[in-house]
Formats: sequence, C-alpha cells, structure tokens
Amino acid sequence: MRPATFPPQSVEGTGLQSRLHTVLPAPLRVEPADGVEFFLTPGTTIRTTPTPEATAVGRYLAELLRRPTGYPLPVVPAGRADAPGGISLLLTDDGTGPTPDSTGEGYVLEATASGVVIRAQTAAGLFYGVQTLRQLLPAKIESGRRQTGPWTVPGGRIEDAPRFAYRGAMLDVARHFFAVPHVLRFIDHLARYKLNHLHLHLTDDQGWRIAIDSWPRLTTVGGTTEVDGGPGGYYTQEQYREIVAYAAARHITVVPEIDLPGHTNAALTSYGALAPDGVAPPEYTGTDVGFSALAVHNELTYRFVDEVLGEVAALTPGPYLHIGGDEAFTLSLDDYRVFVDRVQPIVTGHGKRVMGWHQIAVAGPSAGRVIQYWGTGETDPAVTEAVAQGAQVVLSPGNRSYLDMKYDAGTPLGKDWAGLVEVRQAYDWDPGAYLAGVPAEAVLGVEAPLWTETIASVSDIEFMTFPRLPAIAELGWSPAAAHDWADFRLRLARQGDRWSAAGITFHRSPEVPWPGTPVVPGPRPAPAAPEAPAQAVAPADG
Ligand code: TNX
Repeated sequence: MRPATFPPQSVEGTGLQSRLHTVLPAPLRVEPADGVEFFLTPGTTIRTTPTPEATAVGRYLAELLRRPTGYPLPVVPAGRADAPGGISLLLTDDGTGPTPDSTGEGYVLEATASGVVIRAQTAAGLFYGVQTLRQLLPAKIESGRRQTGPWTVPGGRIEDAPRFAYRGAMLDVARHFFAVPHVLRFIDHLARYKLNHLHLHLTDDQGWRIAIDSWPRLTTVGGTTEVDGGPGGYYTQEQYREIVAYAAARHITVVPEIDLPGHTNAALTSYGALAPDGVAPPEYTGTDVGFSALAVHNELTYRFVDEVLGEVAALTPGPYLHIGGDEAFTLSLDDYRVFVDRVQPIVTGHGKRVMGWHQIAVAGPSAGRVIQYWGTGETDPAVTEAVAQGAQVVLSPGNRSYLDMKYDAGTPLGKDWAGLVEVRQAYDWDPGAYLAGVPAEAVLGVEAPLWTETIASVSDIEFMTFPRLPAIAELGWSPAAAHDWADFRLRLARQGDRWSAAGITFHRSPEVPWPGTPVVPGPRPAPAAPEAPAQAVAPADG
C-alpha cells in the first residue's frame, strides 16, 4: 500500500500532473500542486550552495540539460539575497532540509511556478533530487540532440529517502571484457535509478581484468582471453581509477571483486606455481564453472592474495573488497574454510570490509563482513548463523535479481538455471523479509548481478538490464509500504520513452503497458486484401 499522500493514480495520457506520479523508484511522499508548473527557459540559472561537492552536482545537472534544451544554464553560487527562481541545489543542516535519514541520502524537492528547489544534507541527496528532477521533465530531455520545449516541471513537493544503504548492480567484465566507455555508460544507468554501488567482477576463469604491478602476467597472459575466444582485455590501474572517479562523481562506490579461491583459471594459467599441482593449466574460454582453485596449503598463495588485494585496496576508496568465494567445488569444506579464514584478515588488514558470495558464511566471522546471497531458496542456515554473529547481507537471489536470467523461454540471451525472470518476478519480493532468520536490520541492501557468459555487447547489456534494473532499484530505494506491482508497471511503462530518447536498448516486456502498445493484444485481423506491394517492388526510376 502507498503512503496516504501518494494517491491512487492513472498514468494513461501524458498530462503534466501525471508525470509527478511516475517517478521511479517511488519516492517516500509526493504532494502535487495542481495547476502549478515551472518552465525551464533560456534564462534559467542553476544556483548551488558554494561547496565543491554541491557545485559538482549543479554542473552535472547543467550538462544533462544543456544539450537537449540548447540553453546555457550557468551554474552560480547561491547567495542569501537571491531572488527566487531557477533551479537551486541547497545543502542544509538547519532543519529546513529533509527529515534526517540514516544514510544522509534523502532530499526534498519543491517545484513552484517560480523555481525548483532541492534541499539535502549531503551532495548525494542533492544528486538523487537531480535524478528525480530529470524524470519530472519531458522524456525528450534524455535525447542527445537538441529538442524543442516547452520544458515543464509539474508543481509539487517530493520528500524522499532510501530504504537501504546498499543499492547495487554487478557487471561481469571477466567472461566478456567491456572497455572503459562501456562501463561508464553502465554507471550512468545505475545513477538514473539512485543505485549507489557498482560491483565489478574483475577476475574469473576466462580472464583477469585489472593490472597488478607485483604480478604482471595476470594481465599480460590472463587478460588476453575471454568466452568464445575473443580478444579479452584489461584495465590499467589508471583506467580503473578513471572508472572509480566517474562512479564517485555519480555518488556510486565501486566494489571490486577478486574471485577466490575458485574461478581462478586465468590466474593459474599466468602463474602455474599457484596451482594445486604447480602446473599452469591451459587457458579457458568455455562457460563451465567450479573446476579451478588456488593451492590452499601453499604460502605463495597467501603472498599472492595479500599483494593483489593490497594493490586493489590502494586503488579503491570504497570500504569493500569482494573476495568471491563461490563454487570452489574442487576443495573440501575444511580446505575452503582454511582459505577463507586466512584471507578475511588480509582484507581487514588492508583497511577494507570483507564482502563475499554467501558460501563464505561457513568461515569464521570477520568484523564488518557482508555476505551476498545469490541462492534461489528462502533459507540458508549458514547465512542465518553468520548474521547471528554480526554479518550483514546483500540480497541477490538468482531467481529474482539475476540480470543474466532469460525473461522467457524465447529470450535469445542469458541462462535459465535460476528460472525465468520476467519483470514482475524481479519486482515482487521484499529484500527485508526474504531470507529466514535474516531480519530487515541485518539487510544492507540489494544488488542485481549481470554475468556475461552470453552477453558480449553494450546492447546485450542493456537488453538484459532494462527493465529489470529499475525493479531492483525500487526494492532498494522505496519504502516497503510503496510496493505495488500494479502501480510500478505503469510507472515503468513511462520510462520506456526515456530509454528510447537516450538510445538505450530494452526488453519490451509483455507485462508492462508501454505507451503505444495495446495493453491486451488481440488476434491480428486477417487482411481484407493482399497488401499493396506498390513501393516495395516498384522499379527504381531511370
Ligand atoms: C553462478 S552467481 C555464478 C557465476 C555464473 C552465474 C551464471 C555466482 C556467485 N556464481 O560464476 O556466471 O552463475 O548465471
């Protein structure tokens, strides 16, 4: 059920007021001011609190709006004596801002005839207010080319704050490598829906994607392969820093994953001494899992892990190092525990919190540990036990949040081991009440992983990501009380025009009433006469 201030609605038609009710993820509270609207004009100014962080959000907004509008939109410091008007992004700790939320990511947006004011306690809050403002403008604001206005914002007030602190997506750049610009584009997709973590799956059997100075063959050898024999590739440390900085400018924390002790064939091919038998295995470009592992009883392995994680930690400002931990099928449970129990203190020794796939729950506790649940069932005793000992959980159930699952049996890309995941399946669950014995307070958040065994291009990425990523984003951001499939599918339908304007490929799910699509497609009427073949076969003139 929606909070009382969010009235039942219809988004049929394209009326201005309806736009206030199509924001996705659904905000905490929305109060329309009927008949009021703000016009963005060639004279509009963006005023910000004069801190570097708030100014950066103002510049980000200006850059989003300048191309489609063609307006100059100067970004200037907000002063006390300013006349109202234009767009103001104001940091506030004087009680005029949003009700304090535990993440500090909340904001209040007020649109009147004279201006739009976004207030927040942090620049992240201003940034999320800006994402909302973007959705209040007409869909053509997403176009990369100059469009004609009017550029209207519906009047009203939105008060908003996230439900969970961790709202993420994962991109597997190991099975297929994706160059920096493609990763930056993916980051922009996350930003639209107020996600704040990008998990990069940087290493796997098929490739090692981040340069490690102390172990150079990881990329000069291990970086040259990928699924199906493509050329692979890797990020230099400078390129990785560029990804981290681009994400940070969008208030997104990068979570690097070095998958250990399994999923390591590319590392073993690069350095045979790390293999259990000391012999480098051949490179691997297939899609099987679970066949590789580091030598658990060899001290060289722990020097390797320490030096690799040390370099990755030094490159990564965020608090987490993800150590994988999944599908180490060649190890005994005892050996697996020995390994994880040795690696966890290495992570904390480098000043980071351990994050890992939920298999690591069987190892001993580690302060600040985050366990990422990717199963398809709703109970896992080892996870329950780890939570009882203080671990937090990120929910990524395979049958709900996996962006590499097929939508339906006919989906040309993806896998189906966790089931088919259409949009409603991705949306209709509650991360706060999903796993038995894991109370909402122990849930740090949600993440949608995109594994790329079958995903090889940007349009493949987008086809699998849209529209499911917005569904997971809403679970991470919106209050549980706002959960409502009937309402969500209408708001989602209105995002389609934005993706089209932005050139984003998406799956036109039959569960969603996209504008221009009949809601209940009837049988195709039989043509009364064969279609006139006029232009098709007319011979070209002369
Ligand atoms: C399982 S999910 C894996 C990955 C695969 C994925 C394919 C997880 C932690 N491990 O290695 O890419 O299935 O859906």
